[in-house]
Amino acid sequence: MLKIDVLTIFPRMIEAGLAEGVVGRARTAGLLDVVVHNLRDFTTDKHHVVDDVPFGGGPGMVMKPEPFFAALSAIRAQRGAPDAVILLSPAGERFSQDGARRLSALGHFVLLCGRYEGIDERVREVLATEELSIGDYVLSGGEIPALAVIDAAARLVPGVVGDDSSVEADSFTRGLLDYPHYTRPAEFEGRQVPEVLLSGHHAEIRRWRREAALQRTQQRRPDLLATAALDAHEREWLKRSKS
Ligand code: 4GX
Repeated sequence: MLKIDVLTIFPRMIEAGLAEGVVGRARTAGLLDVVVHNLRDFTTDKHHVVDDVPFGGGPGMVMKPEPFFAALSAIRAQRGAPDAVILLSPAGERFSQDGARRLSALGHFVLLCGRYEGIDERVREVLATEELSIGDYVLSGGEIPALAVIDAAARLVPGVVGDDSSVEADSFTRGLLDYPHYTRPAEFEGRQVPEVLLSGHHAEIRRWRREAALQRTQQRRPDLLATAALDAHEREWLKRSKS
């Protein structure tokens, strides 16, 4: 079972995000062991203060190191030594499907969620084994990135997604964008579902989907084609579509 600990000053944000859907079911099914820790529980002052003014001056507040160190000691004692301690921050390495695969294969990792202008650098230096970013935009804290990382890693744990074939079909498992999906009705607002999908010709449907995924990837994310797992037919189709 994949073991994850999350350190945050907003534990309800994490709990709410983990209660629903595939991840919620994985937790109740015992496939995923997530414990969310409130950083304020590891303070020692009356008002449970987790932040302080920055040395050197400047705007905003910085998260104090002591609660993170105390929490990590408690996690090590209660839950064992983690394989990775991950700080979520815009300065981290970009999180990817490969990153999700790597984390899903670990036994135990810890996610550190910062708020304010950032975290005291000694947390990064001493506690964090790596730093991850979910993209080039500024969020108000590491909680949404932590949820993204947990969700992406959890769905790669065997049994978490009910049907293995739907993980295999996921766009980034193949390295291509997904093909278009349709359901009933066959005509909606004057727009028809492509005839081939109604035909029952499974070989032709497979071919249409493969080509639609290739076309969409070429149009929107040509960078993905460099590393996508393509067969001979797909390479040929791409060569022809360029000319
Ligand atoms: N992908 N943020 C973290 C506070 C902070 C700053 C420095 C630790 C070190 C983000 C992202 C992100 C905003 C979360 C700043 N904590 N994290 N927060 N994009 O924008 O991961």
